Amino acid sequence: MRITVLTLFPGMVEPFFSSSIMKRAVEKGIIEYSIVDIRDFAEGVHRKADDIPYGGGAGMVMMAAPVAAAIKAAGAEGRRIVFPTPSGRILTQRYAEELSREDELCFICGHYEGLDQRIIDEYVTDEISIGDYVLSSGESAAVVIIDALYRLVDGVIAEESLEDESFSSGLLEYPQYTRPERYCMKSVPSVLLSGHHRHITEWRCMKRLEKTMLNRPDLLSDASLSIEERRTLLKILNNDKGTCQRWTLSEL
Ligand code: 6GU
Repeated sequence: MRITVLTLFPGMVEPFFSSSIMKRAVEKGIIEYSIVDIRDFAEGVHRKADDIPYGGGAGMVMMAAPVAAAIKAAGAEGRRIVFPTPSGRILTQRYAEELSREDELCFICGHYEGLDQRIIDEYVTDEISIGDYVLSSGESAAVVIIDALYRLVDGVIAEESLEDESFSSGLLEYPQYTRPERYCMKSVPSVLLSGHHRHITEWRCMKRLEKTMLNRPDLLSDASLSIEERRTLLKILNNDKGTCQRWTLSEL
């Protein structure tokens, strides 16, 4: 997959591509990336890339011409072009999966109050929000979106690691422990030391349900639970009515 990031602040994006798992994916040739400084396409001695908004209001708006020139120079015209913005469609695991199947993606990082609407109308295919809060820069949002999707590209991460993780079956992940067996007077749950695979699987299933019920009960109505999972959920509910008062059985 080829990822292009158009930004006024390349320094905010570059470290992501040269660290950790992304670094390895780039070295393996699975991900290719280029970071384009929009200011290189701004004109005049001051290389101005933003201006005041028509109609008045606070802040500055990114100008159309430098962004359009950067898109063309990057060869991204007509490709899937993402604009991270709080007014976009919410990023979900499913949306990330869809994006991970593209051969090429281009990201335009907005700054200041926004981007001239004519660029969005002409070039942007996906306006994506990463949640209901406002960030000061599109760069951090772009990095979040890229992180969510590139790891799903074949060969980046071992398939097994993706299987059990949060959202993969509509539920949150079970807790993990590593050595030592006792830490600060707390022991690792004994079932994990038992070597009994069926018990471990059952325990993990219960923990996923418990965690989802506690932190994200909204996910439970969408998760397609097996009969066994429904039974486990009922057991949890019966033992802990206080936590789950808001959730009636019919909602499960
Ligand atoms: Cl994509 N950008 C910015 N600036 N703020 C956000 C966002 C994106 N998603 C949520 N808040």
